[in-house]
Amino acid sequence: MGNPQSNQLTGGEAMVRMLQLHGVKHIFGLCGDTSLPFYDALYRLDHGMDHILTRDERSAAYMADGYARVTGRVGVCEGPSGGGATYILPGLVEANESSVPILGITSDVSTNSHGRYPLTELDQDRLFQPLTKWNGVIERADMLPNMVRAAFRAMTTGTPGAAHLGLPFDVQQAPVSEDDIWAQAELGSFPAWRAGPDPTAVEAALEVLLSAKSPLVICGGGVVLSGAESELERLVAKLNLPLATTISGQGSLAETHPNCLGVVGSNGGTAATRAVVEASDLVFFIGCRAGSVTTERWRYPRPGTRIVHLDSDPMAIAAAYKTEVPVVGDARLALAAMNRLLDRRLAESQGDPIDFAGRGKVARAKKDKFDAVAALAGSNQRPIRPERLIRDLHQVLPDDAIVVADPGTPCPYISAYYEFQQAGRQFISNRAHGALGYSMSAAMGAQYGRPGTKCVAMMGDGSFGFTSGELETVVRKDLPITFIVCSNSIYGWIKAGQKSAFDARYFSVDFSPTDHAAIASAYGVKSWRVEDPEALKSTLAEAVRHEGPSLVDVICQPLHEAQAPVSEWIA
Ligand SMILES: Cc1ncc(C[n+]2csc(CCOP(=O)(O)OP(=O)(O)O)c2C)c(N)n1
Ligand SMILES: [Mg+2]
Repeated sequence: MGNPQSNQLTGGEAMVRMLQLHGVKHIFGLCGDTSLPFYDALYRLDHGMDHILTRDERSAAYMADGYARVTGRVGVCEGPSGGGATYILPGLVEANESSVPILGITSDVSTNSHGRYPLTELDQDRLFQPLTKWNGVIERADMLPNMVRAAFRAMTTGTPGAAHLGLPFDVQQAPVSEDDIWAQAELGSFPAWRAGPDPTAVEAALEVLLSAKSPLVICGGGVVLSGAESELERLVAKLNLPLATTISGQGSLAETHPNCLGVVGSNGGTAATRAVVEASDLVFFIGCRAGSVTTERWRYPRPGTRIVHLDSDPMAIAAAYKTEVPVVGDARLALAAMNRLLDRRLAESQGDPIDFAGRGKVARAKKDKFDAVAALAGSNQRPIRPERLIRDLHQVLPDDAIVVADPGTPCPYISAYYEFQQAGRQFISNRAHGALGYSMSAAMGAQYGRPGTKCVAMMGDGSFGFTSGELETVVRKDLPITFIVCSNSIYGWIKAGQKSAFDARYFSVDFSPTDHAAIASAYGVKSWRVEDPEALKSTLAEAVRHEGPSLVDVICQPLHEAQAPVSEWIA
């Protein structure tokens, strides 16, 4: 409790100061009556934070998510009670299950009105409890600083995750002692307070890895989240290991790195990449849940393959595969420890270098993969082949561009055929739930996080329908993002599932063609519609060069008729 003589802030002001002390620079959100004292504090105080008004709380949360993924800082979003809370929820769930730290603040009805049917009343505490790493409604103003600190601690330590704080109207107006306003500033970034692995586990992991004949590394999102890219590169290069990634693991190694096979699994993997998994006698999973998509429903790697698994979350280890060596800890620390051990071992043995022939295996598999789609990537057929779209986009984007992909056509095609040339976060997709309508907002958050970098969001026309209202925000904020819509007038992924598993009994998956370029133009976005493959590349180049927001509506081959790099439509 604070000193009664000390200065007092209101709860709304205290929240502003606590965010500021954790290094928050951007808040994505949407107003509501229960948020008004908080908004008034944001108006009155000098805090250096930018509030980005969105058109849907879901978008605000996705923006916070994209922002966190590219900055390594906590993303913050806010919305009002009731409907605002239920609308912000999808973004919190996605971030939480993708181990991305975002804080969702929802204002709430006054604590003294509970149970008397105040407008918008909802049990926000219970709503968010199962969906967040840390959750609480701040029932008394004097609890506020501690609860904010706890939320930041939970979000950024261990395996990162999302937090929710409910902020009732009366708490925003009640006094908080200034003495309680302090923060561990390092908890504004992740991973904070890294936890190292058991050294004996690291030693065992290295021994077992070296004992394999044909090991393969498969990286999930944990490598980039931990910033372990350079330690990983050292290990892989020294042993000449082949390395594959999940969709979220893209950026663990540059995809043009000679040891990087690219994405494996049912969404973005191909026969050529699967063959490498099949031929491996040991898989070293790093920061990876080895879920249904990565393993093609736990078939590749085959059950019985030797497994070494490194993850900050022990629950991710041995969830589906019996694991020879589990290593629990931060990926960067664990890989650094493995590298030190390996260096010592190599120095002591002075023998031949250890060589798992990864570069040769990767080169052959990649050649097979790209040879198989060369004709489609150069195809002049209409509707435009998705392979062609990826090739042309790759040719016009700068090497450091950030690409955000929605489910449907974008995610598997980019994952399979777009080769990011640098390690680190350049690709973002919402792989926890794959809800439609993520990429537009996530790209906006990414643009705030890395101003000056070209950001692109690629979405299906289904996704566009979920999110087009946010084009107003893009124009208001003049964000130079390029949006690409893969237009096919269907919920293509589901139609493809009906084709592959239900004898093409197409039911309720078609919708009307929409002129997405006209919609975007009406918002003030510079827009094009492309049907002719020969015009595609120059149009994409013009859109990417355009200084403000731009959109290209690409009339695409429907997914159920395409040769998509997808082995399972029903994951
Ligand atoms: C919110 C939400 N509802 C339903 C789904 C199920 N779903 C997965 S892919 C897909 C179709 C995507 O259609 P579109 O965005 O047009 O892309 P396309 O597959 O046609 O390229 C649907 C409905 C989902 N992922 N998210
Ligand atoms: Mg579609």
